[in-house]
Formats: sequence, C-alpha cells, structure tokens
Amino acid sequence: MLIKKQLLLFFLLAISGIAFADNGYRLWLRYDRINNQQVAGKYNKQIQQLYISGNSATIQKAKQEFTNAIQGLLGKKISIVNKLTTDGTVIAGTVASNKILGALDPKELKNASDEAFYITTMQINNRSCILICGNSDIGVLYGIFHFLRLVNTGQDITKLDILSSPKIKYRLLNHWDNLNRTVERGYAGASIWDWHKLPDYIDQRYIDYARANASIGINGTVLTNVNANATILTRPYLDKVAALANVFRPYGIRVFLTARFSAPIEIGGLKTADPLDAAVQDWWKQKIKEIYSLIPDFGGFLIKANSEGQPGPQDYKRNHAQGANMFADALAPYQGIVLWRAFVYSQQSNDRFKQAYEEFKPLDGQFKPNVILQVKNGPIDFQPREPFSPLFGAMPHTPLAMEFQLTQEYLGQGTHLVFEAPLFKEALNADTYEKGKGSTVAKIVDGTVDNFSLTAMAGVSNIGSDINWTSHPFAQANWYALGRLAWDHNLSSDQIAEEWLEQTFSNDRSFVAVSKSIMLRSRETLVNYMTPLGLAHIMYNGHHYGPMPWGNTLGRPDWNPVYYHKADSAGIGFNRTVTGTNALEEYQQGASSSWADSNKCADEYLLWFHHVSWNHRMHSGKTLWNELCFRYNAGVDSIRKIQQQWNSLERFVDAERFIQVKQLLNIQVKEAVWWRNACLLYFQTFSKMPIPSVYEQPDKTLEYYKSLRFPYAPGN
Ligand code: GCV
Repeated sequence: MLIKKQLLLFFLLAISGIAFADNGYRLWLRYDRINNQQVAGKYNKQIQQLYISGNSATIQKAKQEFTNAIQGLLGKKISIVNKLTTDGTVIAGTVASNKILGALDPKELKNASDEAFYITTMQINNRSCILICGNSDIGVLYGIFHFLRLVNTGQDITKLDILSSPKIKYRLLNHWDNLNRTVERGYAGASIWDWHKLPDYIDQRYIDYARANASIGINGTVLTNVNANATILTRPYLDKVAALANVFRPYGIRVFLTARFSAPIEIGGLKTADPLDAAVQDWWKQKIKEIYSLIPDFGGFLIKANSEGQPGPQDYKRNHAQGANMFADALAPYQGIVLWRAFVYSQQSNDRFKQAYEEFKPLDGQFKPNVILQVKNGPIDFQPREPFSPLFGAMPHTPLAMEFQLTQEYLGQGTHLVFEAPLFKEALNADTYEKGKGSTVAKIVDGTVDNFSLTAMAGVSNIGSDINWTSHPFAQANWYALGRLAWDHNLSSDQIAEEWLEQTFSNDRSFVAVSKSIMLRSRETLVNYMTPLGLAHIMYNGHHYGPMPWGNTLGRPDWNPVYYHKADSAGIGFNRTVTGTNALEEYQQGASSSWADSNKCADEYLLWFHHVSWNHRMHSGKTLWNELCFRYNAGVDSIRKIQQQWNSLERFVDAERFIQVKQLLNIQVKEAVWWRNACLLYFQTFSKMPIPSVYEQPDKTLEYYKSLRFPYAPGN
C-alpha cells in the first residue's frame, strides 16, 4: 500500500514537472520539458525543422544548442535540413550564407552591429517559417539563444519581428581569480580555471561557461585577478590561456588578461618598468606579439595600477595616461584594447570619494583611442548603495567603461539573496548632466553622449567551482542580469527577473509572481538592514563580512568604518558639501543640486553628503534617529517576510534548490538581526536615545557584537 502511494506521488510529481533534485549546474539553460500541453502543442507545430546555413564552429554550436534545447523542451529530435520542405521551418544564418535570408536583407540589420540579429516570421512558398538572421555567425548564435529564450519562457512565437543589437561593444566578466585557484572576494568555491591541468585537460565547465555567457551576450572574459601576477604572462601560462581561448572562440568570447605593471622586472629581467623607457616599451611589444601569435583574437589588458599596493606609472613619476598609452601603442596593431581601472585612492585627498576624479579628470583627452577607463559604479567601493561615480559626468574626451560587482563582497557575500539588477539600473539611470539633462550614466557608457564607439561594461565575476557556479542559487541571476543589461540597458529589472526565474525555476504564474517580488525587493531590504540612509563601508575590516561600524584601528583613516559615518554626539554622516570636503563639486550642477541641501536631499543619500543631527527632521517627519531605527527594523521585517514567502513556494521548486535557499534565508535573517542590533547599539552610544519600544530590542550587548571574530571568512 505504502509503495503504491509512493509511486502515485512520484507519478504526480513527474507529470507536474517538479524534478526531485536540481543541482543548479544548468543555470538558466535547463531546457526541461514544457508541461503546458497547449503551449507545447503550438510549439510542436511551429518548430519542426532547422535549416541553418554555414559551417563555422559557431554555426555548429548554434545547431547543437538548438537541437539539444528542442529535444529537452519538446521532447523531439529536430531534423536538420538544407531546404524548405514544410511548415515550421526555422531558417537561420547570415544574409550572405542563405538565399532566403539574402532576399530578406533587412535594412535595419545592415546598419546594426556585427553581433546583431533579426528574428521574423513569414510565409515562404506557402510555408510558415521563422527566420533568424545574423550579421555574422555569432549574430546567428545570439539569435538562436534569443529564440530559445522566447520558447523557454513560453512566449507567443506566431508573429515575431525582433531586431536586436548590443548597446555596448565589450560585455565582460572580470574574474578576480588567482593562479593558485583562490578567488579574491569569491564565495562560490575555487577558481574554475584549473591552471595546473591546462592546456591539456579541457574541463566540460569551460564549455558550459562559454555557452552560458553567449546565451546572455557576454563576449569577453578577463581570466585573472586585477591584483595581478606576472606569471600569467610567461609562455607556459600563455599556452594555457590559449587553450581556453580556443574553447571560447566559437561562442564569440575573447579572452583578456590582467597585466602586472612591473612584469618587465619580474619576468623580463629589466631594471625598471618605467613606461617611457624604450627597453620597457619594447619588452611589452614583444610580449604582446607573442600573445597574439598564440591567441589571434586576444582582447587586451585590464590594468589596476597604483592602487592598493599595485605597481604603476606613478612609481616612475609618470601619470596614468602615460602608463596606459604604453600598453595601447603595443596593442593597437592587433586591435587590442586597454581597460585601465580608475579605482585609486592614495592618501593625498581629504576624501577618498574625490580621489579618482582628482587623479583622472586632469588626464581627460590624454589617453590613446584604444584605452577605455574602467570606473566602478560608485566613488567608493561597491557599497549596497552609492551615488554614481562623478567621473561618469566628467570625462567627455575619454571612453568610460562601467564596472559592477557581481560577487557580493559588501552585499552579504555568499549567503544573502540580493538581486543586483535594481542596483545596476539605479546607477545606469542616474543623470550626470554632462551634456545637459538626459546625459544618463547609461548613455555615457554606451557612447551616445560623447560619441564613442569603444564601449564596455564589466561585472566582477561571482563564479566558482561550486556545482551551481555561484553558491547561492539566486546569485546566478546577477550574472544573468549583467549580460542582459550590457546587451540592452533599457531592459527593466522586472523583465530580467521574470525571464531568469522562468528559465531557471518555473513558468508557473503564482511562483513567478511571488519569487519576482522577492527578487525585486531584495536589494532595498539589504540596504535597510545594513546601510540605510546613505551609510557606507561599515563592514568588518579586511574580509568585509558582518558589521563593524566601530572599526577605527587600521593605519589609514579611510580603511576604517568610523571614517565613513563620522558619528559623534552632534550627529552622523559625511559632510561633502561646501562646508565639508566639497566632493559634490565633482558633479555637474544639475546632478549635485538634488543632494546639496540636507533638507531636500533624498533619504537614501543623506548620510553620503551630510553630517546631520540626531534630531534632523526627515521627509517622513521622524527624527533621524527614529528613522534609522525604523529602517533597520524595516530591513529585518522585510527579510523575514521574504523568508515566509519562499517557504510558501515549496511545491513549485525541486527539493534540492528549495532547501538550499531556505537554509540560506535562515542565515540571512539571523545576519540581518545581527546587523541591525550591532549598528543601532553602536550608534546609540552617540545619539543617547532609546530604540523606540515599538521595535524589537537587541537581545545581546554591543560588547558581544564587538567581540565576534571571523578569521577565516571566505574570499579575503
Ligand atoms: C581586487 C576592493 C576589494 C579588493 C579589490 C579592490 C579592487 O578594495 O576589497 O579585494 O581588489 O576593491 O577593486 O581592485
């Protein structure tokens, strides 16, 4: 009897499409069978055979992906044909490769980028067809992935007319992966690059990594940490890099490396790395020649110089432009580019916020055309909320790349569910006023404001060797969001969340509604329980795990949390107005005016720009102290609500991932309470005001929270 019941349960679960276990390895490319018979029935008629032209490795991959996907989604083996014989033919290729597509020759596609694609439906010889036309083979692959996304998310494919072209040219992941396989700020296991076994051993993961990236339009990967190791530039390692490049090439992904500025000394035997020294210049020229002889489509270098102890041109009294241009000259003959990072904060400034602007603004216009300055979204360092970096509105003669951080160094690391698309969108939608109203960060980055064709967006990778790639199942969504936004920054967080959920978990409307709402609220929830009202950088020193607003023991003032919040008996916050460090001056007036007056400044940014009294009247009518208590508690309430909501979704999710997320949310709730209690107790020592009795009171003392130590927190 019991066995019968179990069989029945198995059968019911099987037909309802809920798998017993899903380890998350397949990411958003699961291609599980479509359960909805009506939808599957329609697709079965509309997708009967694939007529794909071209023989390149990329076209082979497109074919393979399509057949695998349709096999999974519809449970049928799709036939590959070379002429149009029936309804439901999907015709794919470039205009040049196929007569039918050649006759179509859509004008808009012609004017779009090499990577663009066009998808349309039409009757040809009385047959209904779906046409996927790329400007290049990689455009065809992108078109195939887009079409599969439509099917995977249950869209109507009867009448399609989609022209899609990436808004950004270089859409990159930046791995902070070390050669010993540790990952700086990595929370998902070891580096996926198994340098020891390369070049002879090609892990299946490399292929699946490339597929996943291509499916969201990522076309470049920086394999190594910006805190660079010159060994990667030695021949044995370049052979390993070349092996990876060979795997990625068919998927349209180029490899980039980080270049250690002092490599000519460390591996070249020179006495100097001075960028104006002829021998140094020649060394880099030879090295770059060697790289291109092994990797003809090598993308170029990402360079962190004179920042956090990394060597750079300033060591030789040269400036960033002189340093970057040396690499640019050597890369130019091969169409390689230099991504030069603007993340600098030496001790000269009276405000770390101002440092990047102070060093780079005077160099605007001095970089060679193949240099792009890579700027973090905010002026400090990937905080839960930052105003946009003032550099975005200040460098009209220099192309600027956007650097986001997917790995959650300051956002709860490996255990917190935080969907970052709203953070990315907030930065991209901010108005720099560089050329008047509407000069959004997105339009600076995509080159439209200053007319640049060299454009880039990068995400610091959150990928590791964990079976599901990103440790937290929902962290996959941040990788996904980066790719989708780099392709089209006009996509909404809502759309990205929805399509990711549908592909990664389930199409069920009730599931999607609740889980999407969880995702869309998650970032604000975290801001509230960690750093509300414009607080920043109050995480633990070094590993940045957990709260440490009291931190004041490190040698440099700007390494200490107290530097950032400046709480005292008079109030809290960093005065960056004219009466303070005047960092606001680095913005165009249109952008800074909304922040300049503490009575008008949006609550979200208040403490970024003002030191205000504990009794300061907030927009809500509450005093600052009461608002702070309210926000910290709102954050905790919200994550508890999210926890409950997730628990209500059990029937829609496979057991493995359901339990993973459930356990992680339990940790997140605990940590949110920890953040709230530790911060309020600490700030209370200055405000001297009670936490209003309507709120849960801390159950531990400040001394207890101060005594916590995490010497082995990951990613450090
Ligand atoms: C790779 C922050 C991180 C560092 C990181 C640095 C950077 O300071 O804590 O780990 O170094 O940013 O972006 O270069």
